[in-house]
Amino acid sequence: MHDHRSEQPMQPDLFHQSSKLPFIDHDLGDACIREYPRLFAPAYADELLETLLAQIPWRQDSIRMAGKRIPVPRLQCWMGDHGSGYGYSGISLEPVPWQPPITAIRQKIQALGHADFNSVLLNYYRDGRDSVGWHADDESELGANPVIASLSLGAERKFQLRHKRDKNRDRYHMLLRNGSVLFMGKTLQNNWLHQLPKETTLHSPRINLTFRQVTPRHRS
Ligand SMILES: O=C(O)CCC(=O)C(=O)O
Ligand SMILES: [Mn+2]
Repeated sequence: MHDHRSEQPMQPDLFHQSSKLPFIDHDLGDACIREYPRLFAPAYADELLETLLAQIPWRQDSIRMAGKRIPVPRLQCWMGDHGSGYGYSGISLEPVPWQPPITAIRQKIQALGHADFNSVLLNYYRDGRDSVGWHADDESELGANPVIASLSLGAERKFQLRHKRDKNRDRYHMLLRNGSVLFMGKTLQNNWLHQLPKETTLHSPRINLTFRQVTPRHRS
């Protein structure tokens, strides 16, 4: 695997007013991920993890496959503005209202990324048996070129990317550190898939927050 990291901004239009916080740009050629490895100090991130474990109304969602309901291998919660519901197999889920710690985080992340986010998907990986499989966040509600911001709290997990069409492209591997934030750039969801693989020897929890700008689908 090649190391495509660089310290230079790859998408100056997106991240034009660089803050003084240290960041790493992961250049995938046709997409870019900007990582702030320590946006939140470990002690604050640990505290936030505990607060969210206790306060968030975690739910076990399931997907429909071949007529069966299969539980997803993690707990989830949708939070956001009223009306920013997300379509899920034809169902639009109304998000739970913003909660104070998340509102403050959202403001910080919006200011850093010069982007607006009207909702957040929270994922709770109870231990290394929980995961998310290969996918791209390319649903129509997110628009053509969504920027998605992703905050990691708790256990460090592997994050893997593979190109959607070019099978010869190397996979790209990253570590999602406690208190880190990724900005997944505009073209990432169109060109790459990502996953968080199972790590069965890991016994500690992780929470991930992905901030998104959702435009509800209009139905007749
Ligand atoms: O937990 C993560 O870091 C990734 C979650 C994710 O990709 C998603 O919820 O769409
Ligand atoms: Mn995703």
